[in-house]
Amino acid sequence: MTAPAHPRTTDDLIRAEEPVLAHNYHPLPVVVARAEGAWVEDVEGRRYLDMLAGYSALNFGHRHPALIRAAHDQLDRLTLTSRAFHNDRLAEFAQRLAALTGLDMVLPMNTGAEAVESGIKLARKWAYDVKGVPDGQANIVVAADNFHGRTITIVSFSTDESARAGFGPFTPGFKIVPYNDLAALEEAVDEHTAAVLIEPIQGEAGVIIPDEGYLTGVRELTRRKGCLFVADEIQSGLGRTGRTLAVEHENVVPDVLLLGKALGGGIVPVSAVVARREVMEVLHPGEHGSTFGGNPLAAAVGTAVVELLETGEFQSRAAELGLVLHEGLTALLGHGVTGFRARGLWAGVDIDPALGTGREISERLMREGILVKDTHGSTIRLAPPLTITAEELRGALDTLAKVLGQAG
Ligand code: IF1
Repeated sequence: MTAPAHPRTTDDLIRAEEPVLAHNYHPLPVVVARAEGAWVEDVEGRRYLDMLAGYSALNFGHRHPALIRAAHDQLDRLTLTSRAFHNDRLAEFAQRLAALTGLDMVLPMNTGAEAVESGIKLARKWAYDVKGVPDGQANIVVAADNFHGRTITIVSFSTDESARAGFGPFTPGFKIVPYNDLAALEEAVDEHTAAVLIEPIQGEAGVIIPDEGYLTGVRELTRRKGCLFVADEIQSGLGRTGRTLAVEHENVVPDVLLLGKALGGGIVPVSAVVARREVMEVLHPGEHGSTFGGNPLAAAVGTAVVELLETGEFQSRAAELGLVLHEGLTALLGHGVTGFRARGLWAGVDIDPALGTGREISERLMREGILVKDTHGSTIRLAPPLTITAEELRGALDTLAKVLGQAG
């Protein structure tokens, strides 16, 4: 039987997915076929401004020329060796990433969840081998409303029932405290605590920015109590908030840093655990690994990403355009926006529920050529590529104002 000619219309392609693709998402009804910079184009040729940027995996826009060139060059040379052998790209990637972050050593992985899981293993092993916690008794303190990925261990410490229901039994050894609450953290960290694991800004929770001094407090508390500060910058890092890392807003350096998403330039999955030498050196040959972690294609693209960040240009753009975003959202307060949190080119915008759910607003924006993603309830997240122009950003804000005005 000849294979059916693959359909090419939005409706046909969405219909074709239904019987064969797991229903673990409810995407907006748009089928993207090509993209460049901050713009994507659907199968019918309609263009949309991408204000989600792959949940911050596309900080440098779609198909940034320097990143595509790095990928193309490496594709023509070597793509995978496994870590059973060395490859000629990994040393430079690790050196430049460590220097960019101010830490010592790199454990290259692939997805964000793998970096989080690896960070948890590293913290626990450090607790046993260095801190002297009795074997099997290490705990890790996390924040309520966290989002660190979708593995069983990670959802074991999620407070989002929809991420946990039906996936038990769960991994023990985690304590949950309210975010942005140093007193609760003081109470929870004990002599068996290996680490405090937090997002410097909580992304999926709706871009929740902690009080000034919280990150400093976490750094001081973990140092004083002899446990590790593990910062998950998989979404907040790599230029998004106007600095290389969100922790830099308080001049804080964690013991362990988790990176992902934009580290792969929107081309290949690249994640990493970056840590102080004392911590990373608890890992010995054969104790951890990954088939693709540190592969030469990932290292080549990751190095090109680090090179873009070394100039500081994208961090400055996010800071400067963040002022345009903040100003535009402030003007919408009381005009459909009930509140917002923003840092750099990242905002969680609370829409008046009377105007519709976040999903309904997202669908209205889609029809106006703007792609966003709702988080919970009536909050939408704005996280455009850091390559967006001020004019494109102002246009998106004008469209948001128009959609909110029409919804009223
Ligand atoms: C989905 C959310 C965002 C993350 C932080 C680790 C990971 C993520 C701070 C894991 C991943 C992604 C996952 C993706 C949608 C997106 C997301 F809505 F799920 F929560 F961005 F907010 N730490 N976040 O944000 O990285 O394994 O996915 O590479 O699961 O739908 P990953």
